[in-house]
Amino acid sequence: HPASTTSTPVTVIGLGMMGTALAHAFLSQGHPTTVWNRSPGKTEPLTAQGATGADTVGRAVSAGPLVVVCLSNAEAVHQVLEPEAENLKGRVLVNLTSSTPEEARTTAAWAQRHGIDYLDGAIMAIPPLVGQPQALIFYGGSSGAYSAHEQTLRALGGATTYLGEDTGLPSIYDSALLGILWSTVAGNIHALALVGTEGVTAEAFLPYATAWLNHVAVPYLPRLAQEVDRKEYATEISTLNVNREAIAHLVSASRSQGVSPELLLPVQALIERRVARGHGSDSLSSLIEELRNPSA
Ligand code: FVH
Repeated sequence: HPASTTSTPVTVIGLGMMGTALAHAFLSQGHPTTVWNRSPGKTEPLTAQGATGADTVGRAVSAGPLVVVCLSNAEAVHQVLEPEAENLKGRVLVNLTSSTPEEARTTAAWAQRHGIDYLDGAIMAIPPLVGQPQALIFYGGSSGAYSAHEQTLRALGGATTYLGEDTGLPSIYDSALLGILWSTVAGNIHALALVGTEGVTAEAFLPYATAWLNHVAVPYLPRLAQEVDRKEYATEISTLNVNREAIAHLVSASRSQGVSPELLLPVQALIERRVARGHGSDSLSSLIEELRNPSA
C-alpha cells in the first residue's frame, strides 16, 4: 500500500448520522471523497461540499483504495458488500459499524477469503465530535492496512488507536467503555432522583457528583485494575461486608423517599451473593468473580 496522503481518495458507504460525519471529516481534510447511501437524499449535502455521489455501491467501491463502511449493523454490511467482494479485492475495507467481536471476526474472515485488506473499527464518539482531536476511534486488523492509511483515518479523530491484528478487539473495547458510560449515567440519574426528593436541583448537586467521580471513583480505578489482574481481593478498607450494609441503606432510603432503587438492585444482589459465598472480607473488585462464574 502506498502511504496515505491528504490526496488519498476515500469512499464512504452509508450516510446515516455517522456516515455523513465521516464523509464530512474526510472532505474537510481534502480527501477526494465518494459517497453512497441506500436511500436517496443523503448524498446531496455532501456533493454540495465536493463529494462525488455514486449511484451504485460498485461505482463507490471502485473509486479508490480505501472503502469505509458505516451502516446500522453487521447484517446491513453483508447485504451491501457481499455482492462487491470481487470489486473490493486488493482494497482496504474499514468497517466502522457497531458489531460484536464474533460479527467482526466473521466479517474479517469473509474479507480474508476475498483478498480484502480488513480493519474493524469502533467510534467512541457521537457524530458532532468526529474529526475533533479528542475523538477516540479504535482499530483492529491488518497492520499493513492501518500503517498505510493511518494518516487518512486520523481525519476522523485525533485519538485514533490501533489495538493490533485482532479484529474483535475494537468492538469489545467499545462495549466495555459504553458499559462504564451507561452505569455511570445510571448512577447519576438515581442520585439526582434521590436528592430531588429533598428539593435539591441537579445543578446544585452537580459539583459534588463531579468531585466524587474525579476524587474518589477515578483514583480507585488503578487499584481496582491491580486487584483484578492479580486476583488479590483482600482489603481492610472497604470490604463487601461494609458495602453490603451501605447499599442496603441506600436501597431502603430510596424506597422511603419514593424513588425506585431498580438501577442499583443488581449491584446489591451481586454483593449479597458474593458475601453469601463467604467473601465478605474481600474488596469490591472480587465481584468480578461472580460475573465470570454466573452459575458458580
Ligand atoms: N450515531 C452515534 O452516535 C453512534 C456513535 C458510535 C457509532 N455508532 C454506530 O455507527 C453506525 C451507524 O450509525 P448511525 O447513527 O449513522 O445510524 P443511522 O443514522 O440510523 O444510519 C444507518 C445507515 O445505515 C444504512 N442502512 C441500514 N440498513 C441498511 C441496509 N440493509 N442496506 C443498506 N443500508 C442500510 C442506512 O441507510 P438509509 O436508511 O439511509 O437508506 C443509513 O445510511 C451504527 O452501527 C452505530 O451503532 C453511531
